Amino acid sequence: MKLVVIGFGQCGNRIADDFARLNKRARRECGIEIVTGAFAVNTDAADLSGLDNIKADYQHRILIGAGKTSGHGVGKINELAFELVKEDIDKVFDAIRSAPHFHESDAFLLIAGAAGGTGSGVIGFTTQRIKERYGDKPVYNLVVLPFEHEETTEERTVYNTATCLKTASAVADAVILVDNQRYIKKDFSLRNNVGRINTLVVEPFYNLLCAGEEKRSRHVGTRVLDGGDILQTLAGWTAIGYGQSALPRIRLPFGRNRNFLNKSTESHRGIQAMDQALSELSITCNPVDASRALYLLSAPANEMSMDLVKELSDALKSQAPNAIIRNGDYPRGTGIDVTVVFSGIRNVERVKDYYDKSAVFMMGETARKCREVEERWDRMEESGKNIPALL
Ligand SMILES: Nc1nc2c(ncn2[C@@H]2O[C@H](COP(=O)(O)OP(=O)(O)OP(=O)(O)O)[C@@H](O)[C@H]2O)c(=O)[nH]1
Ligand SMILES: [Mg+2]
Repeated sequence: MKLVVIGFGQCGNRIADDFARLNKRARRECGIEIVTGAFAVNTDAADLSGLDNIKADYQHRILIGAGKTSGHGVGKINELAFELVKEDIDKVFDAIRSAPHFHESDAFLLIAGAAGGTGSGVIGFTTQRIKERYGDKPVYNLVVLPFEHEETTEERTVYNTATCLKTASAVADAVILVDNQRYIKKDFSLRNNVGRINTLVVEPFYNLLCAGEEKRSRHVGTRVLDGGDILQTLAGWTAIGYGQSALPRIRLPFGRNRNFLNKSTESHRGIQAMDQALSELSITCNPVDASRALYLLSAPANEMSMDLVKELSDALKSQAPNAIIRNGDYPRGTGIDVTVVFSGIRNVERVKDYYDKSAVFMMGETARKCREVEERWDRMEESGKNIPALL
């Protein structure tokens, strides 16, 4: 599957930059393309210059609203970013048109951090406009939720996140949720290392995108998971997970390790990788609420068997009994890797939580605005009290 990837704001830019890196890796390791164009859009010129893999010209690193912000960002005010992108949306379309293999793309992936100003204010509007212009290609959003500590230190965090989620879910074909907080639960040192979080965020997409593009027959699976399976799976709120289980370094030659003991070890490793994928989903959710799911098993060809595929299918079905499940195998790599996607999730607690908290914020904000208006009125009355009225 081939994607056009566009990142908005600093978080979106950096993750899009990591997708551009994945594409270089796919070219190097498999001789294929999985990203037809990678672009970064920002109101902040400094953020754009800090990227490594997205081409460094103005058609790939797109500065919007420069006339109003002089390239210094919008300081978390997502309404301002929304106004700015409306004026500069043609820059994004010009960039998309310039991508040489654009016609080969299967879908768009737009990425933003929900809590900032630029990404949060721009992703929804751009999704809507792209859908109007390129109706035949789905547009997916990947939205990054903030760390918990940001909610207490920055007032706008909750409001921006809620408005971003609401807008994205109204316009995008699917919203893949990535919760920063979940990554530091795994490893607290990640709190100060968003670069490492980004690597973990994009990694599950590598096999998923490569599997259907493989050209070499020995890497083409028995049941190929192609772009069509992914397009059919992605809808609404979505979570993605990835697990790996290493294989021992020294292997007996093929044929000598196919006894039942080795088979059970192989199943055990596969289940272990799936367990990890399920426990490290990008957002906390209950798989019972998912209406669609898929898994991809990637491993050296002689490590995959029908038994293993059946065991993984059974394991996923027991987790997500209400989901239509698609699956595939990808004979590549040096360990047993499992990628899992849950989509069409009917209830995500974290989203509901942001909507609830934001309602409280807005009530506080509205009351504050009313008080301000009253105070201004009082001050004006006070100033005019000695002026005679000609009545
Ligand atoms: N995973 C991840 N999260 C990030 C990264 N950069 C920022 N964030 C998170 O994204 C949110 C802030 O969004 P930014 O992308 O910095 O903001 P912006 O869209 O540039 O908006 P302004 O700077 O306000 O114009 C916060 O919740 C950060 O924790 C990143 O590289 N990776
Ligand atoms: Mg910024």
